[in-house]
Amino acid sequence: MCRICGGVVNEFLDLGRQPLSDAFVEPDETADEFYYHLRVGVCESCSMVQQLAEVPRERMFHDSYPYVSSGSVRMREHFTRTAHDLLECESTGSDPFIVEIGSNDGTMLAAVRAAGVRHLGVEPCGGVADVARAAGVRVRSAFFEEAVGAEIAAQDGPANVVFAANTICHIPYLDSIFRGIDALLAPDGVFVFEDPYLGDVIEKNSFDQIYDEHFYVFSARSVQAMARRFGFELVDVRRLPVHGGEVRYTLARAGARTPSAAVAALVASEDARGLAELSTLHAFAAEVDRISRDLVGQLEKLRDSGLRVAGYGATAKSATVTNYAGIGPDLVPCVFDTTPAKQGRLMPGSHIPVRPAEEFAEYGADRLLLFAWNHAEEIIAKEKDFARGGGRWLLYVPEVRLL
Ligand code: DWN
Ligand code: SAH
Ligand code: ZN
Repeated sequence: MCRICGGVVNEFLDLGRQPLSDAFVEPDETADEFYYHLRVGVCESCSMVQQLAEVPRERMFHDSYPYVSSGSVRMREHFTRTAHDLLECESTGSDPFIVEIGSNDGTMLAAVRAAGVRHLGVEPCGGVADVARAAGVRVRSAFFEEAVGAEIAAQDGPANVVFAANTICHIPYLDSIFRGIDALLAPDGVFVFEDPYLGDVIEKNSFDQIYDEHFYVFSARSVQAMARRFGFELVDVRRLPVHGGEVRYTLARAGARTPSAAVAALVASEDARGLAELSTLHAFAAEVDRISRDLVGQLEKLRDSGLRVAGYGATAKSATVTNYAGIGPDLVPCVFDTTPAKQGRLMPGSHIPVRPAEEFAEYGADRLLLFAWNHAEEIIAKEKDFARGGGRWLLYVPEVRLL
């Protein structure tokens, strides 16, 4: 049953037994790993793409959650720009108030704070919330939901903007989120969120955008239907190049704003390409299989030819690829990553060891599997000595290929 509208959900993709994507394990703790069956379907009524089973939120989001938004220079720039956009275009009145759901280490809100604007982050993971607090960002440690929205409104007054990046698609219980936003948002306020776009996932075969934390994959059509159901309206959309292709959705209370032409145009383009049709999604599932087999074939070839292989970027996304395709340390002996909380641990399920990025040069890789393909430009530029020395990058989005 659809988590948004109660309609019939048709399964189109079975990604098998999967661990928690951000549960990097100590080498002696692999026996305790949590697994679940990752299956994906589409709703016949509202076209929302969603998982068929839910992982309890506390298992994924806790005080040792390892992901920090500030790990990419390009993402830091993106969020500083985002803050300025929100401050310029959306914050009204003499004393505007901006709330961010899933504020993580405060990368976006730090720019709001620097502008001297009232703000609050809502973030359940204590470790990253403390990083934000140390930078002077105001954070409430909580999962945003109906009661939290009402409490913030009572304490701080109505919000002019509620923003969320890469968070709304993580939350199965969106009915409660919308009731919380309804309690919190000023009459002319906006709810702005950005998440991976189904159009890009299908076009680029980026099936690794689907893992425990990414419960939904949004499209303009499905977000429009969802907004209406909860008393809101989709009034603007903007495609973003970050994280492999996202859309920023702007929602207002129903009737408060006239939707821009971009909304109708994006919905029409989705309908024209049959984005949410089962035949399209089944074809995508076949591509997932083909690419996974291709990737394993390529890695086996590299191993058999005696080349030194490693992974780059211990992403949450890569859990889907390694566990679905069956890629372990025999094919990718280690992965390099800049995140201290991941280093010295093993990647979930695949048990590929994570090593500090500083050890990368001395390892002397011949081929690097770029798990963090969404940061390709930034990473390839930073590691230009690798290619200069004859090394080659191996990508699997949108196809398996050596650069
Ligand atoms: O939606 C989500 C996004 C925003 O972040 C969360 N559910 C979890 C997480 O997903 P991810 O881990 O797939 O995100 P990234 O941004 O693709 O992860 C990049 C990884 O690569 C991080 O572990 C940091 C690392 N990295 C690195 O080692 N060197 C990244 C860059 C840019 C680098 O230069
Ligand atoms: N916004 C950041 C972080 C994305 S990771 C960025 O784009 O880089 C997803 C974040 O959502 C995590 O920090 C997680 O703790 C948070 N999150 C998950 N469920 C939440 C909820 N119900 N309320 C607030 N934050 C939530
Ligand atoms: Zn539905």
